[in-house]
Amino acid sequence: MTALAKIVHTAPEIDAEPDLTDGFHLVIDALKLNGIETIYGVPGIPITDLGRMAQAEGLRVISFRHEQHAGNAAAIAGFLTKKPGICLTVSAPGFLNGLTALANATTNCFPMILISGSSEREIVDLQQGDYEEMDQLAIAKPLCKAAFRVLHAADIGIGVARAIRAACSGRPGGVYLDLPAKLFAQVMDAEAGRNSLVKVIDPAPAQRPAPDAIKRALDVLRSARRPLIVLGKGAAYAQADDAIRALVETSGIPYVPMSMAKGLLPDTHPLSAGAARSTALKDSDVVLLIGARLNWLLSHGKGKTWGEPGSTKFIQIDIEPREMDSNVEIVAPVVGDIGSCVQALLDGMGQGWQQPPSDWIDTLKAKREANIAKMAPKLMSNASPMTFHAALGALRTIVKERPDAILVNEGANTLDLARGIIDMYQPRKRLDVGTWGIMGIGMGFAVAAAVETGKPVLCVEGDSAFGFSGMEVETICRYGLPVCIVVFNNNGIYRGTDADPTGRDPATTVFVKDSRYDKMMEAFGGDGYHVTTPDELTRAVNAAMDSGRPALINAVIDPAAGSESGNIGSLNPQSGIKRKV
Ligand code: ADP
Ligand code: TPW
Ligand code: MG
Repeated sequence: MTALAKIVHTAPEIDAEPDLTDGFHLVIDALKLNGIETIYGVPGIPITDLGRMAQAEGLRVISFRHEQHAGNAAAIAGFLTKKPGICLTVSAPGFLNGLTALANATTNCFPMILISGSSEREIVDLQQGDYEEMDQLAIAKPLCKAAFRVLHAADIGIGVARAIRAACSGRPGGVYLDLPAKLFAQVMDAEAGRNSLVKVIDPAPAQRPAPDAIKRALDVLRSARRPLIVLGKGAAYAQADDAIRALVETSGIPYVPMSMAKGLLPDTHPLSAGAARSTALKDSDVVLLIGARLNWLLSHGKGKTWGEPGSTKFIQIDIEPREMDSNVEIVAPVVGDIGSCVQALLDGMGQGWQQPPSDWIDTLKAKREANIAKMAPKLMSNASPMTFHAALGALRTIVKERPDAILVNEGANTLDLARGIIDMYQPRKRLDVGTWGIMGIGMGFAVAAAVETGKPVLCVEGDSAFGFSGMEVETICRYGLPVCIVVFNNNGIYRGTDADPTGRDPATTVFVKDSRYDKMMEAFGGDGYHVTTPDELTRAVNAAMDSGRPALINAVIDPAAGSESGNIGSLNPQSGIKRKV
């Protein structure tokens, strides 16, 4: 019996049915008032009824098999929609399972709210051993952008509003909202409850750049002989697609997309220098960063990826002022939201803008064409077992023919090679391991991509990567989502050929040989396929995507084809002593 019903039943002396509400309903009403339509989570004490009631009240509640995947779903829902994705977990262990996703969302600047039930404050604080006792607020705090706890039903409206504003405004990120069990049952007058709710007005206010910052940036850009634009996932998140395209085309400056910014302009655009990335970064003299941090993914703006020290000037557009000078000097910081900043640059370019010298454009074009030509034969190989390149060559054609499908991608070789080989044509269609290179985002991202956009989803997964979230194929089947998973099965992590030198156990990087991941999908009523050639792969993916049904294609890849850590093998520390492993 719900708390509300109990009150109605046990209060016969009140003539008219009292118009009451409670913590459960206030949380749901607060979310609905703020346009939240979907909750991702795992039920249990004390939030089982919250999920049930939310569903009854018209919210979509997507139940997962593990909180990390629900959290990843919420995070990518935030990236795709600019509204915070909501993840709902039970206390202590469920909360901790969700926390990885919350931290990852914060690292990637995705707006997300982890709402977790928790045990009673009095008992937790005296450490008296409550059911699933844990000081969750204290643990969450260093791992997210903001953390709040609500103790009184009358404060739920404010608590939810603060969480939404914290997640979306400025640099987006993960927010933790702690709701102790007792809160849900608290009852209050319904009208007072309604009045306590807050609709967040303008959760991510425009932040217009200062005119002198724009002038400074344009002066630097004008002085460039070899300018380059780097588009990051912040640019994809900002949904300023038309302005960004206009900036590239009006300025005539070539651009390199970071992984999740691919497709913001089609990878086939004449100004895309994606296929000439190394040359573009190394030889550019002025780089305009738009929603991309100079972190490890851009070699911190220095070293051999870039030209001689001091030869590259950086202009940076970012909403977070403290991002400026984080790794190297930013000669023209432009602080503001990307839509406003890009528009201000465009306005400032005016009529008399001089496009970059043609020798720079021609150099990049030649490099790009040479790289594409070098790659082409590898993509056509019909060898069996398949190489990564041949399998990805097949998928590349499929994505070209289905540009509105969302591509989810994780693994090592499977990730790095897919990023380079598969062209993207539309914004926010490529979702991957992001700033941390985290494995396990696959099925969570796939579920949310399908639920939030209604578009077909193609997951390209290393066999190891898939294993981190593989149980969620049941979730995909349960909700009947149009998700086609291709597992690049090379029998292991990076390769399937390692052996334990002592001969006792399997090597640390290998899995059961010739596993049939397709059977996992069949176990839950989805379609399984087993393929060994690019032609079979093409046929299977097309059949699966045409059907719109959940499908898993076990794609046999040469176990010897991969390289250690894909293309970031150099980050592996090398032992200082010479002993053969
Ligand atoms: P990538 O990994 O693609 O290089 P990063 O995650 O490193 O991208 O960088 C994204 C950047 O975008 C962050 O520094 C973040 O502050 C910024 N950002 C996110 N949204 C906006 C926005 N609307 N306006 C301006 N900057 C934004
Ligand atoms: C949460 C370390 C990086 S890549 C990878 C692991 C385990 C799997 C690579 O094998 P896969 O790809 O997926 O089969 P392929 O094509 O090269 O064979 N734990 C977490 N995140 C990371 N990044 C790791 C471990 C890792
Ligand atoms: Mg593998």
